[in-house]
Amino acid sequence: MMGYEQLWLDYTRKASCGEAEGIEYICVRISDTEQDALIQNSVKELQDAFEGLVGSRPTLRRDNGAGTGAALSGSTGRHGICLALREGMGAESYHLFSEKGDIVIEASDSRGILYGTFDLIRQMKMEEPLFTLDRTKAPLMPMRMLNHWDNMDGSIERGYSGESFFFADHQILVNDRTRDYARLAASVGINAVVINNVNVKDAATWLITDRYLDKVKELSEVFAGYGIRLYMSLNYAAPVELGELDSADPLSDQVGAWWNQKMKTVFGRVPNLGGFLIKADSEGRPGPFTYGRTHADGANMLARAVAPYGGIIIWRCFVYNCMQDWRDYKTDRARSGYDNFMGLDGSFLDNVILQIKNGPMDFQVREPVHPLFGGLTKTNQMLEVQIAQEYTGQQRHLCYLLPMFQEILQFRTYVKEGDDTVRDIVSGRTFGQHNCGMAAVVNTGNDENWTGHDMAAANWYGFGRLCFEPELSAEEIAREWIRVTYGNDDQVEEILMFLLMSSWPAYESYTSPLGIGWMVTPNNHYGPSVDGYEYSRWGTYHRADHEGIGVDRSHEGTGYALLYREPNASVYDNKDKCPDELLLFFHHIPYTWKLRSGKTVIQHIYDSHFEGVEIVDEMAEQFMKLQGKLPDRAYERMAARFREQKEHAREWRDQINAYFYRKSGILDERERKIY
Ligand code: GCV
Repeated sequence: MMGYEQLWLDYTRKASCGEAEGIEYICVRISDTEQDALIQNSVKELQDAFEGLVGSRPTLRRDNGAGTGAALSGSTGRHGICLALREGMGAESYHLFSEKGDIVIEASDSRGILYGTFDLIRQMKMEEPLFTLDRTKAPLMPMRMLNHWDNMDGSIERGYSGESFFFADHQILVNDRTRDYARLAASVGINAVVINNVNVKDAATWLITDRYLDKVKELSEVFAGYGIRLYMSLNYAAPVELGELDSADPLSDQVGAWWNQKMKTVFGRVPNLGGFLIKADSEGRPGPFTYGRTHADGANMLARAVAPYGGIIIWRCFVYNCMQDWRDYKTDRARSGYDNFMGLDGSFLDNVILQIKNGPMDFQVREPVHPLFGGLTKTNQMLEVQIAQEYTGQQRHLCYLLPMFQEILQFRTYVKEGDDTVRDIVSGRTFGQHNCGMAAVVNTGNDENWTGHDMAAANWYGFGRLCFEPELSAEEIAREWIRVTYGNDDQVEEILMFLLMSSWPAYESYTSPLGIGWMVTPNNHYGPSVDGYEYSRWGTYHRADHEGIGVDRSHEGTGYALLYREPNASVYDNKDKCPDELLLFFHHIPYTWKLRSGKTVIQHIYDSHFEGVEIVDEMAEQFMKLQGKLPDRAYERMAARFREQKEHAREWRDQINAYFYRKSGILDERERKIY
């Protein structure tokens, strides 16, 4: 197995936290801890962290009596950490405080203890005072999930950091790395993980059979020790593809009975299983459409089969017609999620969650928020984002995505008078739902640093922290990640903050302008190709001609803008009101049109592409100052990526600018070099 790093859980660098030095013991005031892997793992984590960060390993004292609080130090004058259960706190929440000279982590369940443990370690790594801590934290989103697009041959769809650490050669791997993965994920509050690609084919279809269930169980137990529920992606046509039935019709009694029996077996063998994620009737995957049935028919059939075991069915809304002709101006891929699911609102069972991508297209650097958020009112919903940077530089370019995620979460849908943001909806506040939350297509692989670009780890870390505490700003999360990963040096913090916070705007500037998206090399989606997708069947057009660019999605065009609630619909529908950054997503606009910024569209294209490259140059220059301040290997890896980003940003700039200069025939006002 390849060696790998411990990222933000690295305990090899000593932290200067004087208070921690006096802590000698861990006192567990919880009965039956022998049975509870989470408590055991919390204790071990604390011991390892103290040993590494402070230099001494606290001893374990069991005190299985009832009652809360610490109180040992009162008699001994020594300090410890006390783990205690207390009834009446919310699920998964914790209270971290000090009492009578001890630090206390109190929670009403063992997940809360684990999250409090990781918070305490975070405070130590950030060299914050410990004995004045008094914080109660409760995760806002019930479901905080990672989706892996890992295939069983070890490859990863849209993976940019090596091979899978869950699968190799069609086998499931359970080893030290799996445990460390679970620690890293749990330490930022992740409580659910889908281990395999939503495109379920070949061997992955067999994950629900004898062939793999023992190993799935073993993996699920490692996860369970860190409060993580294992989920799998499911092949909707499994009864057929496993050779047992000749139909997967969701309304057939025989098919329903097959699934009931199958789930009885699966949950019998893997009792910790959370449920399944399904991509149906999309991009060639099978689904209920084959039988003239709806997504609700398909999802509910599976939901009934898993319900006796508390299972959840997560059904994706990424469904569209991918056989479009570019001459067809009526079909609009952006509409299709809404058109397919809105009419089904209220017809899904309670253990079904619809998983909705953040935008209506596909994880572009800028998209409007998906109109199903605010559309659906009677259906459980989850937000899907992608931290695997498929369209945002593939972990070769730095692109810190938390500012984008914060914008999405803060988007007002106007579905109600108040509590109407996406964040309100997916945290369950808007409709009083408990089956909801957020999922990220994750950016990990078996690279030594897990995420290809060392700084892409900030997206993994940040995603978890965001789901747990969405009130944190993207800056606060970035600062935290820097300090827990690289220590508390001011210069390191200042420069890495600058890099992270500049990165999304920079990427947007030198790639696709004003929300249009898609000017990427077909298939691999890396690098510029302005017309790469312009004549293909995927419904991804920019519609540039010699006069203008953009897709008319107003009431005169595809009508997509009107899928939003007011006032959003009127804003997007109207060229004069539509925000600049989304203008070309919603409207076909002449190059000479004046933006709110006062610039013409064409001048904006030129300026933003030149400026984007300048920012990247500045980022690279600032980064180079960190030589000797970051671990050498990490520095070298990152330096290589910044060199590539500089060069590649120029390629983007030059291709885009040359293309639009040639189309429009309009010169750059500032007469810079355009090829
Ligand atoms: C897993 C995009 C990606 C596909 C991905 C799909 C999806 O189309 O390019 O690789 O398939 O989204 O989200 O299902």
